[in-house]
Amino acid sequence: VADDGYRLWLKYDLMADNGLRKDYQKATGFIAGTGNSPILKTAAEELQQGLQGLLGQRVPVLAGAEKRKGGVLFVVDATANVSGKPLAKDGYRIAAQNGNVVITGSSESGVLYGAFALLRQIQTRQPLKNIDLSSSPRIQYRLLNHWDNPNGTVERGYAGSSIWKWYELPERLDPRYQDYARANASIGINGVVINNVNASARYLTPEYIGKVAALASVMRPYGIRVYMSVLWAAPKVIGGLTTSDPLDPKVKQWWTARTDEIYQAIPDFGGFLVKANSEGEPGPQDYGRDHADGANMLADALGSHDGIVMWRAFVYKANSDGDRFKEAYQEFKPLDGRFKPKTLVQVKNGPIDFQAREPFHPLFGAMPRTPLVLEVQLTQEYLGFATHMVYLAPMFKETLDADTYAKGKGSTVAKVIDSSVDNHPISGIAGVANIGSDRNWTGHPMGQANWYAFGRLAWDHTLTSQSIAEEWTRMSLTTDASAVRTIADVMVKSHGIYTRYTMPLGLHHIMGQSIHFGPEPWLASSARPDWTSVYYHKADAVGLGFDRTAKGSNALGLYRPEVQQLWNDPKTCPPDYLLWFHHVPWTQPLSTGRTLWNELCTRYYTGADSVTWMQQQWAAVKPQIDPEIHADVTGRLQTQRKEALWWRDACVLYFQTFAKQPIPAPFSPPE
Ligand code: GCW
Repeated sequence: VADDGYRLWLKYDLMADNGLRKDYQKATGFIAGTGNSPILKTAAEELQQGLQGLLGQRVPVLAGAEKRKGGVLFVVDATANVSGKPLAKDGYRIAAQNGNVVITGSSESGVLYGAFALLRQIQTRQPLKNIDLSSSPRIQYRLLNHWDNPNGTVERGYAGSSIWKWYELPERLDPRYQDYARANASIGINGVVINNVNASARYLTPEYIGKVAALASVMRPYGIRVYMSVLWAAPKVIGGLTTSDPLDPKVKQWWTARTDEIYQAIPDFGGFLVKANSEGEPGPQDYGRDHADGANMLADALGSHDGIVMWRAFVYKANSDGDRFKEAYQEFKPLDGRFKPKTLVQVKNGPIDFQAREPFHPLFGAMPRTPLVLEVQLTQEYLGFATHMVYLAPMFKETLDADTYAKGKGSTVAKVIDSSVDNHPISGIAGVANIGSDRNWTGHPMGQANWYAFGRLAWDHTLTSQSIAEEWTRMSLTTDASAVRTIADVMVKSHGIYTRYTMPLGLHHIMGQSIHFGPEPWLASSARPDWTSVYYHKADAVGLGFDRTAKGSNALGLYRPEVQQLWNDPKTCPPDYLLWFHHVPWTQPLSTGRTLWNELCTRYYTGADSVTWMQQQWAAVKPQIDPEIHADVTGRLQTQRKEALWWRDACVLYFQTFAKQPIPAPFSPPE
């Protein structure tokens, strides 16, 4: 049967009948220890299903192990520790003990994560003999954010329509909901915001609360809580009030009543995500209040319920003539210390908007009294939709590993958001989902790796892009060692290649307007006044790039001195960030030995040529890959090559009208 990609990385195909399979069979003869816990029962069912597929073995679930050997035991122990160090919340240990494989979780969810980890060991063919491994999540709230609308569309979604079928809920539960929950739980995701941050008020009506409650009932046994994005103006839109002022007692009362109503229906409801006073959305500023007033009012509405408020910092004014880079910082930094407990501020990885490469957002490290959620985008709004193969883990890692120097060297973004820098009791990370109703979930089969990598990094940001790529490939595509190496290599290089043929050297925001697809660098003076400064390449007769040093917008001044030092001098600024911060003369020699113009052309040309290399590598692994998936990716790579040439030619020819220089050898101008 051809593989349609539906099973994602949870592919449990029967492995070859060899010594290793026999070892696995012997070690997993039964499962015991579930008790009556729904989450532990899920863990047992998942193990049963996986072992049945991989080993062809029907594994019974026993009430107790008695004195039996050769099975898997579940233990929940909140005080469990490994070599004297306690397991963090939801952590697990898998250890060979007295002839059994014991999965100890510090919570029920911990056991579930351990069960999936055990399956992963088998899927990637690791020995179980003397197994002893443990792992704990470094970040507490690991969420997917859906930008799904009530009418079934997905904002910036390229994989079909929403998987939520609102018109069928709550009566009918599409089996896909459960498969979605399994996939998330298998990589440690423990929460989903089910709707778009450009929110409809409808979700707060009794009708929709009932529908969301039905979804929550599917997620719950997988240790996943549901959250909602809320429309700030809801009290006016559906509540019959004349205001949505957060300090108005009637408004407070309204939110408190809605929140109680939600918790009645969904006792483990996770909380609210808010986009306010951003891109035309309503917010507390409409009433002369600020973001903290808004967030704190919602935190009060949550009261003693176990929920949180995530307040987004993605804000900029439609008509500002300043540098959008600085706006979120300017609005939020002064509010540090004003946010109540249970409130987190959610910050995109970079200061502009999910561009192919951004310097880390200057708010990281700048709000020590506020827990910050890192928001990354899995859906490829600016990264080639669902036709370009771009593995995003290296991009996420670049942000996570960036040093803010907030508390001296080593204060990386990762350590800011996992709260180790400032010791907050809560921590979070969010990925804007890339999935939809397409049979294979993500449109591009390789897009699945981005969902997977997000979950793995949310769990443990110290994992490497390379190891995650290999793991995903082995679980999803092939266990052939040489093919795994080839594919992982292409994946790891793919983001660098994409940036070279689209926005090299720190160019950004030069894509097609509104749809955000393809090149449109000539859009320098668009209908949107804020974008005259934001088709941010600033090309002129002298050179290219946005001067954000003290001579320019001084956005660079928002970072710590150590960071400023790294980026402040165009001679030493890493080429990948150069045009983010400097207006560089076309004739200026760069650290690479080429002039800016020649380097720019070199990157566009070699970037586009590297897509041909990707095609060749992919062709070479054909025998090891399911034919349907192989053909699908082959076709998309052809599109990618075509569009890489489009980007290259459009940008090189456009910038040439300023640089007024020939395209350097050995590259030749487009026909
Ligand atoms: O990236 C931009 C998108 C908008 C999105 C916005 C945001 C949900 O173009 O579609 O709206 O960011 O993150 O709020």
